[in-house]
Amino acid sequence: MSESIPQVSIVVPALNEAANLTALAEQIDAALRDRSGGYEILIVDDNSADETRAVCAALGGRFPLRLIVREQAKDGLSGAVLRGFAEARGGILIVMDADLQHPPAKLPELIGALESEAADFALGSRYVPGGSTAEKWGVFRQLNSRFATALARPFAGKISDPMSGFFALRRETYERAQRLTPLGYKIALELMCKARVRQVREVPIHFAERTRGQSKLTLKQQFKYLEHLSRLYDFTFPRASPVVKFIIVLAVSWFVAFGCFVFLKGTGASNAVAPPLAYLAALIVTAIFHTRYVRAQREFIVRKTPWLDFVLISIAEWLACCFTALWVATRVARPTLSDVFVIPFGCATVVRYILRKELLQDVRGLRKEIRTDELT
Ligand SMILES: Nc1nc2c(ncn2[C@@H]2O[C@H](COP(=O)(O)OP(=O)(O)O)[C@@H](O)[C@H]2O)c(=O)[nH]1
Ligand SMILES: [Mg+2]
Repeated sequence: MSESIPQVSIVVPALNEAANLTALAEQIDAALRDRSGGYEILIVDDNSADETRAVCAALGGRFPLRLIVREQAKDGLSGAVLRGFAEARGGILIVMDADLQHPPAKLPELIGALESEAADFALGSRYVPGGSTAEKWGVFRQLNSRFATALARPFAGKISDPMSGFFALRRETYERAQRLTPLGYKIALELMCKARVRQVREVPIHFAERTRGQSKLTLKQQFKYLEHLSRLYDFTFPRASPVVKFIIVLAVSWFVAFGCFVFLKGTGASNAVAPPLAYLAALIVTAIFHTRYVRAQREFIVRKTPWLDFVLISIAEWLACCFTALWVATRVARPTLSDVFVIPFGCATVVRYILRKELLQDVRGLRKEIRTDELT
């Protein structure tokens, strides 16, 4: 193993992949050994329960391969990749899975795209001409993937496979990235967005079937993707993103509350009582979104007590709803159903908008200095 600095660092996140690592190292070596410049393989393991350590110790004697074990990491795949980058020495950084679903034979092409073309990011893609996948997905999984890709479009642009985990980038590009948050599986998307990558070259790959070990992709990870997207939107559109989120929460909460309102009217509730009761449902929906908001943005929220503020705002909204519902019920002659619902909900929403803007500032975005810092 040469002591000189390798040109290429291949970071491989691995969790219980001992059965795949030998073939992986052999195939990487076969693809790269004739290149000048040298390479290193960094296996980043999150305390696997299998023989990963023994296998890597043996492989370390045959190949320029190093094992990094994170004992108690909680930030999963993306965190493992960032840890690998922190220890990598090469000028070109590559990420690939350990399970041989990504073809090592394509490594020279990925590296070549960075070396010879203007590209600052090279992405192994299943969906460009020449690419393919061995995974047979049902209709639901396909729709899910299409939808996930569509949501990433605002920052991934026209890339056909932004969910890919097989990619290469120059060290300078990685170092340009601001505020990386290791969350979930989509580390390529995170890097492309936060490093504001412009030139992506997609290299067709065949995404092979996993023959050994098990997939770690869970439903929980898929939900994390939504939270990840929400952060990427905040980063890319610091002004518009909070406003759009406010509207989405409003729409969902009104929708649910309207269902409750219709139900309550069906049970004979009066015009003064049905709207305030239905508004409680709107508040519950909002609280669910608020939990995510506080979790994701706590460090950027100006106020130190976002939950107390939320409760105070909710009480104010609810009182506004109560009073206007009472007013409509007692003062408006022959109110229509929409008078009974829309007037109290509209007033409560105005209160919500003003107070959230003043107290939580989530309607006009994150703290100002963060916004300007992000815009530069
Ligand atoms: N270090 C580390 N690696 C992980 C973690 N989760 C998944 N991986 C690795 O990331 C790669 C892709 O995961 P995989 O389960 O194959 O995802 P799939 O191909 O989408 O089914 C594999 O090499 C996994 O071993 C994790 O929490 N920590
Ligand atoms: Mg896999």
